[in-house]
Amino acid sequence: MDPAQSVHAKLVARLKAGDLPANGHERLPGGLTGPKLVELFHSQVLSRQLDRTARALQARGEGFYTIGSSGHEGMAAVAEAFRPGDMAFLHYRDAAFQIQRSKQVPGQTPAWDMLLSFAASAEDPISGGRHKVLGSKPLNIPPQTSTIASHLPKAMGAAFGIDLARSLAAPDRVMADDAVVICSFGDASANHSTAQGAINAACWTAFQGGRMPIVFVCEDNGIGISVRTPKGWIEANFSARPALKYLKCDGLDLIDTWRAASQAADYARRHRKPVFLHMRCVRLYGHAGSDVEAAYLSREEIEASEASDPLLHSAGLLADLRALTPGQMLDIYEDTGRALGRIAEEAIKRPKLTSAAEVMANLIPPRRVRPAVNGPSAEARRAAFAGEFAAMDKPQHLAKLINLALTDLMLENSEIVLAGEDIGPKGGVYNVTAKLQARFGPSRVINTLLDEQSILGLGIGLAHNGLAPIPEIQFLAYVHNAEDQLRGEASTLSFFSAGQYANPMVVRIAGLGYQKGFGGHFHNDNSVAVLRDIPGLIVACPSNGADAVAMLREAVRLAREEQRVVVFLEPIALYMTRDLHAEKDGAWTFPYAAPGEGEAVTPGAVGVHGDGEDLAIVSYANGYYLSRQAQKILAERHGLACRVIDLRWLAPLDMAAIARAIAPCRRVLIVDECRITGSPSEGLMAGLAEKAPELTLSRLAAEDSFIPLGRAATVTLPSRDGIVAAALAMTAEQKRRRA
Ligand SMILES: Cc1ncc(C[n+]2csc(CCOP(=O)(O)OP(=O)(O)O)c2C)c(N)n1
Repeated sequence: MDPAQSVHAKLVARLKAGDLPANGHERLPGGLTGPKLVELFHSQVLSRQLDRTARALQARGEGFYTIGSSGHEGMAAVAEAFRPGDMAFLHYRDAAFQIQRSKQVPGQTPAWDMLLSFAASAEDPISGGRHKVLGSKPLNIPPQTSTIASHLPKAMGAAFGIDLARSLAAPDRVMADDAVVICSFGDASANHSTAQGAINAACWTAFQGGRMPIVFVCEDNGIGISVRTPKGWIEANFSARPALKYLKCDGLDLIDTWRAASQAADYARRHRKPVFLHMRCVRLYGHAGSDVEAAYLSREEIEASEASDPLLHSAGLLADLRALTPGQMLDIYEDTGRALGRIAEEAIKRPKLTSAAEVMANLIPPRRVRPAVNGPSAEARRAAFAGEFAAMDKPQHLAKLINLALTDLMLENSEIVLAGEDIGPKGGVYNVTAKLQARFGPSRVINTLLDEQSILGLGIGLAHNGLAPIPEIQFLAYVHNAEDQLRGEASTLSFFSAGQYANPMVVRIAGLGYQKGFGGHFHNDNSVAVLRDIPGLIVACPSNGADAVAMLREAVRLAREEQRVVVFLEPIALYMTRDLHAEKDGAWTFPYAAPGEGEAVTPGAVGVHGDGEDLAIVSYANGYYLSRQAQKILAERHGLACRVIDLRWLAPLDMAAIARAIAPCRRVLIVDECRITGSPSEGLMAGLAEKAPELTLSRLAAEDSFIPLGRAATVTLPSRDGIVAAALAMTAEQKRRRA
């Protein structure tokens, strides 16, 4: 028999027979009433019948992929223990939580909302028909992707952001000062390194006195798809972690679950410390969709789960308390099912997404109105820059200029928070954040633990509570073990929430090749492929300090006003570079433009050096620097007039602006320091071939190799002389004609 049908038949039969499980409760605990238990039962029943309706819709081709909540209905009691202002990052099986929370906020229609979501209707109030996700803006439930455990780092960050936003008086904070965060997940998910990392980060913070008001709820149904969780594993794993309070409850028992969840919420709220709430439950109907449990579970095991149906246990409790009779509960169950059937017929008629434009409408979050930022006062600047103030108009290198710009940005935006490994007293590996912690304190310049997923999750979570995070990844190679936080999480939030949620931030990453006397792949990673293809993500990559100051300000503006996620990629090899053509020429140092001074460098504003028409060299970062050297040699020794174009923004590539900068040249040499496969030059070649087919294109890109150590560190990369040679090869015929 279909498992949903089997569970349904057993529930109905036992309600009819009044054959309900016994429960050990003789009286209600203070704070819980009979009517409240009846309300919780209604939420559980609605959750269950929504699962059944979803399956019925799927069978007719009117419903789409969804994972059920059956067996996890105890989460209704968890919801009841929290306040609707406590932001909830939920497991995909938590319909009962959302339904119960909807009763705490006036005007909610959870059944209608979820049916629209099952039917992938454009009117689905959370994702606009883009995915079946739980979530609701009025209920403070941001939607979650289905990537296991990927929501834990941001939940941890959001929890950390509550007290921090209060202490910084962040004007856009959305959570009350005494709010807590709730974050739920399955028992198999608890093993994921992302989950372990986030829980570890929460403990690490709380262990040293940091405020981390979060309740992790592990919904332990004993299995993850087909892989069993060893008996006792979750308790053994989490009951003795440092600074983590462990509580457990029986998710089949509404009273026990409510009591433990209330204790968890109260502890996190009062002590501002993390709690692990371990809720036992069962999984009914198998994992999802077409999963056939019989392939990996015995008949006895399946029957044991079905006999542990939480609805049966709630019914037993309500019958014993004489709150409802079995007959009344059967009526509630069947009436709810019938009502949902009727509403579903309406929901499936609601409009669907029909065009790419509709689907993509919220890839980019909406702009928000923010109070204008006033530049910091002269006194504030003098105090912050102290001894450096007098010398600020002297030309400086890239690392220093970024440091000055960060200081001014932090002076004018009190909600900016920096977070990263070693960025505190050490000032980062390359001194870019030197003195910032002394200037702004450890709560705004956070020396994080060594975990990139937690750093990015912290950023996303802080942004959820109105802060303006600037997390730092120490080296580009290390973004990869955390990239899902950018790809799967930060960049998808607006899409999956129809623009209702956003997590604006500027992620600073030091990277690219050419480090002298250093070499080695991990410190010279030269690929941005993984960032280029993320819809909606902006990638900035300045080649020099003057641009970096303007672009960093623009990146922060894009985050603040347009809610964008921006990666700010800093070329390490140019951090301390001072000279361009000759020793001590100082041509790669620039005076610092104070706030309000200097030109803005917005996305699409490419830099153009020179007005030569023989050849346009298009590049960025180190490649631009080398191209500028080549430009001089080409002019002086070969009589070739080139213009050198600095892309500045690597994603999205503004092909129209680039084509305008190239005109009137007929020949284009693209110099790309990234590995040829997946490099920005791939996009440029294709884009220019489409936009300007009359151009002759050539490119010089890095080999598809990792960077070696020592003297060979640059042999796979474009060089100044290589650029000169490529330019001469391209223009040879022209030169011959001229001669
Ligand atoms: C990173 C990742 N790997 C694999 C999957 C596929 N997957 C979806 S659910 C699931 C099992 C999760 O089990 P558990 O955490 O116990 O939750 P349950 O479904 O039992 O409630 C797996 C492996 C995924 N969604 N994400």
